[in-house]
Formats: sequence, C-alpha cells, structure tokens
Amino acid sequence: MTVQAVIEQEKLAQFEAKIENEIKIEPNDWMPEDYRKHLIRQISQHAHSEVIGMQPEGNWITRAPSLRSKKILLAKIQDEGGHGLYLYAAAETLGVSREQFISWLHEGKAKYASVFNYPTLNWADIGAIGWLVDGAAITNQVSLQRTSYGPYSRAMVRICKEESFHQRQGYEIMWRMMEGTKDQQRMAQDALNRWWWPSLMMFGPHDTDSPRSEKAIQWKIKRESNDRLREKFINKTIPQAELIGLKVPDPELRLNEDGTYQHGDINWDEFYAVINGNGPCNKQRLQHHIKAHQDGAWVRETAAIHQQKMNNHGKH
Ligand code: FAQ
Repeated sequence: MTVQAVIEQEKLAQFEAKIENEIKIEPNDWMPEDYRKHLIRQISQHAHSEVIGMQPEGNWITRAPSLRSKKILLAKIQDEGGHGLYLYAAAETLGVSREQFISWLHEGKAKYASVFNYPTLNWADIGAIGWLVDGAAITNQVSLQRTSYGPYSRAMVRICKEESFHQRQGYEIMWRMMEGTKDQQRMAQDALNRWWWPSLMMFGPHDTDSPRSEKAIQWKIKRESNDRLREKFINKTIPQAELIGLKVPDPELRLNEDGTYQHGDINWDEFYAVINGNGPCNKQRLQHHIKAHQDGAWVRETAAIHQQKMNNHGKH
C-alpha cells in the first residue's frame, strides 16, 4: 500500500470514529467526497424548499382576513426566507457558491419540496399549510437537529424553534374556522382534503423505495427513516384534527391496538409527476423565482460594489 493510501485510510477511520461517537463533522474536517456531495444536495434542496415555500403563502398576504392575521402571516413568511438563508449559508461551507445553487435550481437540476407545487385556493389553505406542511417539516427537522454535519445541525436548532410557532399559527386558523359558520367549516375540511396527501408525500418515498436513505442513515445525516417520520406525523396530527371536528380524507385509515395509525395507499404516481416538474404549479413557481432573481440583480450588484469599496478602504 502506498503512503498516500495509508494516509487516506487513516482519515476515513477518523471520520468514521467521529460519526460513531456523535462528534459533529465541521467544514474544515476531512470528509469522504460522497458525504460532501450528499450534504450539498440535501441542504441546498432544503434551502430551496424554504424559499420556494414562501410563494403559496405570499399569495395570501394582501387578502388576509384581518390586520392580526396579516401581521402573523408576514412574519411567518419572513421566517421562511430566513430559514433559506441559514441553510444556504450551511451549504456554502461545503465549498459551493450561492450562485451555483441558484443556477442548479433554475436549470431544473435541483429539487425542492413537492408540496409547494400545489395552489393555495382560499384562506383555509394558509391554515392547512401552517398546521400540516410546517407540522410535517418540523417532524423531520427535529430529528435533523442531530444530523452529523455541524452547520446543518445548528441551523436546524434555530429553524425548529420558529417552525413550532408556525405549526401553531396554522392550527389556530383551522380551529377558528371550525368554530365559525358552516361555510368556514366546509372550507377548512376542503383544505385538509387537498393538503393531507401532499403533506404525507413530503417525507419522501417508502423506505424500500428510497435510494438515498441507506447511506444517509449510515452517515447519520438522516437520523430517522422516511416512513418512521411519516408515522410520527400521522400519529400526532390525527388527534389534532379530531379535536376540532375535522376528518382526515383517508377511508383506509385504521387505528392499531397500540394507539398508532395505519394509513391508506399514497399516490406515488402523483408524487413522481410532481418531483419531476409536472405538478399543478411547478412551472409557475420556478418562473416566479427566476423573475424575482433577475429583478433583484441590481441589489446584488450594488452590495458587491459596496463590499469591494469596504475591502479597498480596509487596505489603506
Ligand atoms: N419533494 O431517497 P430519497 C418546509 C426526492 S421545509 C421533492 O428518500 P432523501 C418549511 C429526493 O430528493 C421542507 N423531492 O431522498 C416550510 C431524491 O431525489 P434526488 C423541506 C423529494 O434525500 C414550510 C428522490 O426523491 N424539507 O417545508 C421529496 O434521502 C411552510 C429519492 O428520495 C427538507 O428538505 C419531496 N417531498 O429523502 C417552508 C428536509 N422526497 O435528490 C415554507 C431535508 C424525496 O436524488 C412554508 N431533506 N424527494 O434527485 C430530507 O430530509 C430528505 O432530503 C427527504 C428526502 C426526506 C426530503
């Protein structure tokens, strides 16, 4: 064996020992190239989801039914933009620039969460997104707080604090609508009917059909499997629905003897159509992002000139 190969083997052993002993991997630590690539993909797609996820809710800022609800929605959407920022910053520590991440998104090479390709048709959808979509996101993100890559893990800790507030604001909207008129109750049930299945799809394919899971779990990037997280979400969400008089749109739903739930079949054809660019709003979401990015070019250019001046000033 060459000296170089021995050194490489030693580095790998040190990396594996850190993973084994729950010591976080930090940006300047040696890491296998596949681990780095896996993180670049997952964290940047997570960041894109936060930012594209602002669009369906942003659609309702001007039509929020009260000043209170408008203020809450504005703050919530702003939080999501902030989450995108933390996550892009975490992903950039792996040696890829923000411009590159955005190009991959615009070229259709990077994904974002499937659920944001569905339309928000009325105010109850804003409740359903907060309650279900943020509820699903936080179920996943709580486990990602223990992910093995330090910057990703620390971003998740901050994000989870805000996401739990988002989940409650969404549930509050649904609960108030269920206390309202018959029409409001119908709107809330209709929103649940339309957002339930896309929320379950957020957790990704079943474990047996999830090509990325094995390595992700071995490297402790993912701490729980797609199906396990989906089950956790279902088990905590169904009692919340029942409490306010909503019915989950799953005729095959069964309560197991141990108090957990078994759900009916998920429409995976729909899932794959959406993640491959053919959902109801994919084109609209991407076009909106591209336009906003182009419209914001002058801000980035001005900030870069300012930064350059500051750097030059510092040199004198
Ligand atoms: N949507 O082998 P797996 C939020 C892709 S944040 C689109 O199971 P993996 C906050 C997957 O990328 C929500 N694509 O993959 C908010 C892979 O394709 P690739 C975002 C999906 O990575 C709330 C292929 O299928 N959260 O909502 C989806 O092990 C309200 C095979 O799948 C995160 O991103 C999907 N649902 O598991 C904002 C959490 N599922 O990349 C605004 C971090 C799977 O090989 C408003 N990410 N795919 O081409 C993860 O935990 C994982 O990446 C999973 C997928 C669980 C999403």
